[in-house]
Amino acid sequence: MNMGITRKMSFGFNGKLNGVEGKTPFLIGVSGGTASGKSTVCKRIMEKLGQVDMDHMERQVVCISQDSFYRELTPAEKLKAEKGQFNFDHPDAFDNDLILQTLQDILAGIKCEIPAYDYRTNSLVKDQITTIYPADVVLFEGILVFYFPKIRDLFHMKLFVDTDSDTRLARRVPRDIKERGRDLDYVLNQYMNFVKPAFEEFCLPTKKFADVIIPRGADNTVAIELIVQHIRDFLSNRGRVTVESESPVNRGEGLS
Ligand code: UZR
Ligand code: MG
Repeated sequence: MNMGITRKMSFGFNGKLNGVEGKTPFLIGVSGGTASGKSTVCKRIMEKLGQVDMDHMERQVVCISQDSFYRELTPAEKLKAEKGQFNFDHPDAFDNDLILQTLQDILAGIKCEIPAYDYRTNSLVKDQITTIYPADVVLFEGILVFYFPKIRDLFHMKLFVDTDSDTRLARRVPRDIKERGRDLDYVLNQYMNFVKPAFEEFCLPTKKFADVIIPRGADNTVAIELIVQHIRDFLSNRGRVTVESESPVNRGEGLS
C-alpha cells in the first residue's frame, strides 16, 4: 500500500474476517462546503451518543476526516502550494484509492490505520498514524466524500451540511489564519481562485446524492437529534437486524 500504511486484519474463531460482532458498521458520509460545520456536526453526533470521553478502543462511533487522506505532493506541487497556487479543493488532491481501500476495510470490520495531515506544511506527518478499531458506526466527513461513485456508494447514509457561503467564508478566514498559519491575502486569493470555484464544480453538485440535507449546520439541533435517534435505533436493533447483507462493500475494486 502507498505511504507505508499497513493494515492488520483481525480474524474470528471461525477464521473469517471479524468486525464488531462480525457485522459491518453503519457508515455515514458527511459532506458540505469548506467551514460548513461538517466536523462540528460529527462532534455533536458523537457527544449526543456519549462517545467523546471514551477510550478509542471502546468507542462504538468513530469519526474520520477526508482531510487525513490528502496525498503527498510532488516537489513541483509543493512549490505551487507555498504560493497558494495548488488546488486542494480538487478531487485529485486526495489519495482516493486509499480512501476507497480504507472504507472497504472498515466495512469489512478490519482494524485500519489512517495517515495524519499537517495544513501548515501541506504534507503528511511522518510516522503519525491513527488506528481505527472496528466500530458500530463510522462517520466519514469531507468536502468531496460523495464525488467518486465508488466511494459514494459505500455509505449507508449520506448527510450534506448546507451552510450559506458568506457564513462559511466568515468562518474560514479566521480559521486559516489562526489554525493553518496563513495571512489574509493568501486566504482570500486561495478562496477566490480555488475554493469557491471548486465548491461549485465538484462539491455542490453532490448535494443531490444526500439522504438528509442539514441547513445551518451544527446550529440545526433538530436535524442532529433526528439523525442521532436514527443511529440509536440502528444500534439497539443491530442484534436483530444485520446490515451485512446490504453492505455495498463487495461492489467492486478500484475507482475507475
Ligand atoms: P474543511 N486545505 C488547505 O487549506 N491546505 C492544505 O494543505 C490542505 C487542505 C483546505 C482545502 C479545503 N483548501 O478547502 C479545506 N484549500 O482544507 C477542506 N485551499 O477542509 O472541509 O475542514 O474546510
Ligand atoms: Mg473540517
